[in-house]
Amino acid sequence: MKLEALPVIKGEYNLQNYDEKYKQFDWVETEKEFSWSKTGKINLAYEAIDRHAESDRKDKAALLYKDDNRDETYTFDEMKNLSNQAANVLKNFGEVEKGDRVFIFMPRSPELYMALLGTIKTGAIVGPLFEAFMEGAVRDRLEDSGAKVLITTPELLPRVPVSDLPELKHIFLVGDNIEEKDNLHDFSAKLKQADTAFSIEWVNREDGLILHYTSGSTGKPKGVLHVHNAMIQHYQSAKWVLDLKENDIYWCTADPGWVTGTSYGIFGPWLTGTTNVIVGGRFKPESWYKTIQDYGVTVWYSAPTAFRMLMGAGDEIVEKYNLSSLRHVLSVGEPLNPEVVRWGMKVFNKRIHDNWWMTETGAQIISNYACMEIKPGSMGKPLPGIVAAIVDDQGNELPPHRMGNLAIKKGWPSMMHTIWNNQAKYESYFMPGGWYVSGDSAYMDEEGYFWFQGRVDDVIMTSGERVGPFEVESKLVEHPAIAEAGVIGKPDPVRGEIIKAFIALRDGYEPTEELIEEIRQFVKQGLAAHAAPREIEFRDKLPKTRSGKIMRRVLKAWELDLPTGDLSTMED
Ligand code: 6R9
Repeated sequence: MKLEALPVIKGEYNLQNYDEKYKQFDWVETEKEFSWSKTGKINLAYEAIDRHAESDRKDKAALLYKDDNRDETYTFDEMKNLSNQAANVLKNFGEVEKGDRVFIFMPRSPELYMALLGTIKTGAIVGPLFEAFMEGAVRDRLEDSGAKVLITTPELLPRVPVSDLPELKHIFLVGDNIEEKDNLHDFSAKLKQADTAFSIEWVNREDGLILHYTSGSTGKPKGVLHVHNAMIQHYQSAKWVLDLKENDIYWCTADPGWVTGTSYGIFGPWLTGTTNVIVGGRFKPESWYKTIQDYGVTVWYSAPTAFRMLMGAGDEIVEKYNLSSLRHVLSVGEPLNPEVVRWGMKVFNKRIHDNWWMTETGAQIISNYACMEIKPGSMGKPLPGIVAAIVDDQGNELPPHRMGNLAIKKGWPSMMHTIWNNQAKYESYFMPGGWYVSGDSAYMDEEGYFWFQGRVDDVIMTSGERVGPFEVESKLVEHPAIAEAGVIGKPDPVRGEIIKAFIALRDGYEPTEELIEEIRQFVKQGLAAHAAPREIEFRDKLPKTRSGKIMRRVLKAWELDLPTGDLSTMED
């Protein structure tokens, strides 16, 4: 797919000298920015909060929080005290010690952020869970991690199978008028009474920080462990990719149950001392635009699925709001369709900057930078300090335009430390030559931009041609009738596989034979004859993860009558 690059929009951006930096950058440069490079005392929560509270940023807003019932602002100084109080509660009543696993299972609220920072201050490992998880999903994660403490709400408590979890010693409830008994504690009341002074547990760079469970295509979800050392890359990428500067108002729409909601909803912005907007509650296009307008959001990080929903809600809504504060818009989680990039240009007059990374990589790896031309549909170029390549199944680097495994040279600062309880799984990610293999297939063009093609096991082989499902999906959503599309390879005795598309139509369109034919022609003419779906099936909704990824393995399982595997991360 050949697409014109979009020029840089005028502005003073970080990383202006990308090419030069890429040639000579060493992460040691970033380490010097942390206080531990002088004191030797390491803890991410100190660098994210206390360091600013002890500086000119003391009274700067750290957290701007809003949901249907609350509208609150917390300064760095207040966040320091409140996270200290949370740490005291956990230590005094939850017997939390360094290395213990403390899980947080609750909707977004200021208390969630205080509890998470407080946990890190005690030296324990924090495990954030999506509030929508049902009992089975909660059990799998608490059991596998051997969680000792859980912070939740009275509403969610019934989904915690306490009697199946012998290692779970204490439960803290966030809410009003909590009745305490046995090991059930009133977190909110105790937080108010707790001492605002806490002596932070200093850790080593390779000590555990956070455990994010992520689903694979088979088996139970795996616990990806990150360590404090990751802060080096959280910080540097927040500068280079998010382009954060002193006066920015930053909004990341992701929930902390997803790695984007911690690495870039918490760590990146606060390590750089940025004002961070957090919005609770459900997605509503109008209230999203209102958030940008009312807070004067300057940097906005979201996901393709959200942009597509906004696109589907219509451009008239956008015109009702003043979004002129926006300076930099970013996307992650899934391929960003060129159509969405063009829509962003039209309605916001902003380029949406795609970037690529994974739970396992801990932080951004490949990105379109504010200072650089972007090619719609491309994920961009690797961060300075990171070597990315396309390799074959033996670990040999492939030349430009050859599709293969997207791989990264081992050793970037935020690389996962292990898979909890499963060292063998961890080792299976690596290939000879020191490559971490992502499981994504992609190619690189002659200018070094990376183009996503699909998960390796999603790539379709039809009549001897390799087709990336994303290219077909992207073409499909350009059609005016199509809201969303998921594309899979369906086994076929003649062609190996044929392309099958699942399509959700926009309001006002009917699934007719004519429309099917029209869609086929549309892909044929826009992409290639062999890429046109032979089969099309209409659905009201497509199966998606909570982070918005279309679950092609579920589509495939439906199609082939196979078990769907772990569905705990699937949206309701
Ligand atoms: C941060 C995050 C990782 C997988 C990854 C890839 C897909 C993420 C993408 C993208 C195309 C992008 N993915 N960003 N695909 N373009 N810009 O999403 O982590 O939930 O672990 O998912 O998401 O398939 O391998 P995680």
